[in-house]
Amino acid sequence: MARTVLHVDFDYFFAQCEELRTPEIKNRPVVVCVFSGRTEDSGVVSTANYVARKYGVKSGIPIRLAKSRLADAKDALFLPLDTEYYKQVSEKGMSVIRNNVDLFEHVGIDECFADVSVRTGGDFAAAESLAHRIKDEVRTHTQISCSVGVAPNKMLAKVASDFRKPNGLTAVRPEDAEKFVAALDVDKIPGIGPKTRDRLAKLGLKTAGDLAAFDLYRLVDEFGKKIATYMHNAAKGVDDEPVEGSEGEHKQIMRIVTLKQDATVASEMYGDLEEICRSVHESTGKKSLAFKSVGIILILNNLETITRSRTLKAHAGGLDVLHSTARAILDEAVTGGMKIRRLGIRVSDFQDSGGQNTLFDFMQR
Ligand code: DGT
Ligand code: CA
Ligand code: CA
Repeated sequence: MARTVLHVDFDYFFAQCEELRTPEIKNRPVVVCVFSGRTEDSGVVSTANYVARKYGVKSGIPIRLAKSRLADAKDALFLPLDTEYYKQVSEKGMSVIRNNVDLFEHVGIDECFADVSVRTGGDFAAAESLAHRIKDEVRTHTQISCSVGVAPNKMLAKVASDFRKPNGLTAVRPEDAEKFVAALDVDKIPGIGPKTRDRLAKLGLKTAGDLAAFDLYRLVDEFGKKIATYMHNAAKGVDDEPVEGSEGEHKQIMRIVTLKQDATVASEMYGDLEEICRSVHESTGKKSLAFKSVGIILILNNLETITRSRTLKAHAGGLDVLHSTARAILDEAVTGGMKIRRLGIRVSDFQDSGGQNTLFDFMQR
């Protein structure tokens, strides 16, 4: 089944963190510096806010150069790194994201990948609306803006998150993937830096489209099999790298179904709920797994996704417990005005955490 992957990247991150704790500086050029300490000005720019970027200040340039570019802007600020503080802001934001996705892969202090295929049931529009909600929630909890890419794989999601910045959201639907990449310059493909770009230029390849149309065997001769294959696939919008969730995240069992007709009250879903519980229980029972966390997923007809979960006092394995807990969560979650299109149940936090099975399976109908 098709995957849906998000890439979230916090905007001008270190500089935005500085603006967060000193909001008065927002309209001034803010340059976060890695001072080497040799002389007052030696070192490089870590990042800068968008006000400073207008003057040509960007990551990696010498502080001295940044100062000369900002010579006319009298109110420019040059601040030292405060990594501990940025980490705290990052962790807050990341935990908001983690709570809204199926699999979460932390990449760096300001970015992550997430797989949302299961909770959006392969519905791309639902993934887009989930991405909007994640942006909003990150903003509410941290005041930080981010840019998000939604796509059928990690490579495209990363390119997409970078496509419109800051505060962007770019969705690349599976059917548009090939066309979307084809138009990009080759160095927009993650992993293709200036050196590779120049080597590709010598072969007459400027855009990903050029690269995709180029003979793979000649590319292999030039770059070796591994890199050539990656580049050729990426240029066509193809990438099979899975989102590497943490151990615990894989250990969940989830079922999600589309209701025969939209439900507006919990009781209309009791029949389906029972059926899904049975199916989930069949999987846990087969593997003799006791679970401690039970959750429900509701996808509304406006594609909003609502998830609620409950932690049991002790591990349980019985269908009764599963069913009564799920029903209680459902009763609480459904409020007036909702039109529910899909219903899902998830159990996790297993006692028998040994074994190497990936228990991440699901059913659709
Ligand atoms: P963005 O995402 O384009 O709005 O801006 P940033 O600043 O978030 O850029 P990004 O995502 O490439 O990097 C995240 C953080 O990593 C950034 O806030 C500071 C740090 N960083 C990035 N590039 C460099 C660099 O060349 N040198 C140093 N020292 N730090 C860097
Ligand atoms: Ca960033
Ligand atoms: Ca980044």
